[in-house]
Amino acid sequence: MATAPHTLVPLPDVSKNVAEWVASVAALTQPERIYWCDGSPAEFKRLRDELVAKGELRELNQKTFPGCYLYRSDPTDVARVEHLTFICTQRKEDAGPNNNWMDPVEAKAKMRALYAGCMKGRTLYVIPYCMGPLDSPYARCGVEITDSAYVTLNMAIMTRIGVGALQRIAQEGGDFVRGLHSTGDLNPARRFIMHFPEELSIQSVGSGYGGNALLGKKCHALRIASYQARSEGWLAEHMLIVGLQNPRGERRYVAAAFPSACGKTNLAMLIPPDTMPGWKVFTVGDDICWMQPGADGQLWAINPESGYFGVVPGTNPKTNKNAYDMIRRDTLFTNVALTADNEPWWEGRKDAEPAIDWIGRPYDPKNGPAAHPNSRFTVAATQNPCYDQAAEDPRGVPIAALIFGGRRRELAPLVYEARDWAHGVLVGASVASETTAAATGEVGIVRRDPMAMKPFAGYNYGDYFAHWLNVGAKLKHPPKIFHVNWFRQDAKGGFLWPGFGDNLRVLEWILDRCAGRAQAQETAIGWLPRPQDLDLKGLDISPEAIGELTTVHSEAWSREVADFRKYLQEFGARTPAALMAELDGVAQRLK
Ligand code: OXD
Ligand code: MN
Repeated sequence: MATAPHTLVPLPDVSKNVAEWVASVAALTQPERIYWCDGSPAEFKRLRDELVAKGELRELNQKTFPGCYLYRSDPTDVARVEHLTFICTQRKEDAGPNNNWMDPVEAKAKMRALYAGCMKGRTLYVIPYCMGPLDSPYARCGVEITDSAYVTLNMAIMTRIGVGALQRIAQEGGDFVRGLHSTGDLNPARRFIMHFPEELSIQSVGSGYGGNALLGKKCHALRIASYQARSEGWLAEHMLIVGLQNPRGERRYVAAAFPSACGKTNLAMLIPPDTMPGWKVFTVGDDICWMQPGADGQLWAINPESGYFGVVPGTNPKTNKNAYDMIRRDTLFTNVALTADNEPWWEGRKDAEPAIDWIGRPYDPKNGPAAHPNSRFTVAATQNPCYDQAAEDPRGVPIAALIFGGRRRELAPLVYEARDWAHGVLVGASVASETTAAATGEVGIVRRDPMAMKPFAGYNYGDYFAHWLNVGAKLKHPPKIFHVNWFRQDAKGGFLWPGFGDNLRVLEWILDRCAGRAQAQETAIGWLPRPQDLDLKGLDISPEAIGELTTVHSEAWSREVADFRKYLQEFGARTPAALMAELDGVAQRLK
């Protein structure tokens, strides 16, 4: 039996509330054994080796990829399942039209039937975890119960698991987010991801995939936390946090929201182009950001996670050299292909050839991509060459700018700045983006994705927009708000902007705007740089392309405003009047 260090108290004795909940779950699910995670490196190694021995995890080439392993999921279980994800509030309108809703009584009955005896012959793992630095007042704790050792390994990388979290739960009086997960029989017909935000609990069954099964991540840190944040006056957002240091040594932090698989990890780990010497980039987080108004009137942010669960395809020295280097050791790969040398392979890895595809078949291009388009790496954040120690700071980091963006081949310019916080909320709310392989469903369809939180806001978007407006009103020094679009295309489908490292040019303009140093032109949709306001030194871009990227097309924008108005009307009386007034303002200025 694992014990808590220093106290020598057996783990089940640390928190009575946790122990009682574990006992009640065990009575329902009937596992063969119960294992309490202590979070030690020895435990990680043991669980990993057990999975290798069972053939569920495959050791990769240890000479070239030391400490790296491959997990192949069930081929039907490769992405988040938004259509099977529910917010179960007492009243349907509290979940809002942006969520699937189920009555909590009905949802629990359904789940109870699926959980009954589901862990027979299996181990029940108890994973106490802390989202955020253990000593941070902004961090929150939870316990995930799962019957998957693969999920346990991922949670050990992605969150701070074990004794410390359990002790914090006990010290805080035994309150914690309860997350129950079973892989069930992996049948998509019996797959549900249920959230009970009013009770701070999560129930997930039938999937082992990250966003559905690593309950600390999307389920807790976004859906449950966004609900909790609203009642406590803070923000839980789908944002990266990055520190940008200019050649004068001034470091500023920005947080940026982009929908899944739109380059958050790449932006968080950006490598400055050679033509911008002296710039340095530091990663605090790549996916989730919790922000609180500080006593100094600024917005302060922590990354609740301690690892990255990133999309593998496309990772190479050109797109993200830091990530490419980071995943060459001590990384769990899920659903990538293999080379003949037993190395992981993915589309975009240029220096080798695939031999076996992600399902385990000899590679044949007729079967589609060798690696699944949503194949993932799970890796400790500390392995990132540009990891920022500030990610461990219990106070978080002060945010100078908030950035929203989507994947839009048309319309949205390269960058624009909102007029003020309230207008910025409108800008964030109007994010739309082409869908990606991160969720099951059609890829490449433009959909509304306010604040990149469509799949993750744990309550009615109308109330969520109102909450954003309220938070801003309390800030004496609110961050400036911007919108970017790296994905604009020309008529032939070519990208107008090079992206990746060159995005720092746009970030430089953003930071200079925050410091009152950069010029801009006022337009109907906000402040845009003129081409001469951007640092384009050494960049091979045509005057036409940069002209197009910094132009607002009034007619197309008027259509966009009308479309967005229709969308906001879906939330009826819950849409804040102040947000509608902002939209009216844009419509007026476009005339
Ligand atoms: C993720 C996602 O895995 O957004 O981060 O799907
Ligand atoms: Mn994400």
